[in-house]
Amino acid sequence: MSPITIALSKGRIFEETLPLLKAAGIVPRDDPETSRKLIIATSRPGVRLIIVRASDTPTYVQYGAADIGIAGKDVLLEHGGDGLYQPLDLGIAACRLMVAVPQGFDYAQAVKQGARLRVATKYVQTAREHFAAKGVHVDLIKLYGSMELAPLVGLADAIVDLVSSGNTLKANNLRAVEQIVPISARLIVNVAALKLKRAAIQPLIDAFAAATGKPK
Ligand code: PRT
Ligand code: MG
Repeated sequence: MSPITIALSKGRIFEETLPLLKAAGIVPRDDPETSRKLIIATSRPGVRLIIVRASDTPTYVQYGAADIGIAGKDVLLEHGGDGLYQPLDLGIAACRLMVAVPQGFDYAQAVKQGARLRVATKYVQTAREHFAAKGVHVDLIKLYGSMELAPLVGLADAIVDLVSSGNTLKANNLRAVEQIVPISARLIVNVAALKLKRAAIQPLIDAFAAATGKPK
């Protein structure tokens, strides 16, 4: 059978994917948190993992450098999904993409008055579509991390970021005022690879589906 490459990011995606891989009979030979290897062999012959930045996963799969990947819906919305088949919501790494503002900021009033809001986010495409659909005028400021800091130092009025427990917002005196979309990680497959290597890929999709309790 042709070899299969699976793209994963370290951290929560890797950790929450491990049980699903195991259910598919795949056990990584190294731990990406401790090993510096970016290509990791597995217990299953012909299946290897590559370790990529979370936001790069769709790119590796889109160009066929990986056959399969696991990426957050947040990352997929920003990427656009070109060349990707998205057969499964894995239900892992769940959170919500939200608009948040400082405790004292009256978001509803600002929106009502038609104020122009400065919004800092890593999710510029998704944020642009969200505010455009609501008819809210925004200037978007692209950041690569620590979005929660932006309103505290006058860089922005609001942020668009992922929230899970809400502890990060709370610790920084921010509050969520609007949900944009619920987020979870998706299985993504290169469209051409699915056709050419279906015999190897379909059983993996089925095993992941069974492990997440999804019917075929
Ligand atoms: O870290 P790096 O810059 O390399 O990339 P990344 O931050 O995109 O990767 P990673 O591994 O942190 O996240 C991978 C994926 O996990 C994301 O694309 C999401 O789909 C998903 N996910 C689930 C989350 C969270 N929950 C989450 N809470 N990603 C990030 N967070 C952050 C959030 O940005 C905020 O800063 O955690 C903070 C909020 O958490 P709470 O619990 O305090 O609300
Ligand atoms: Mg991170």
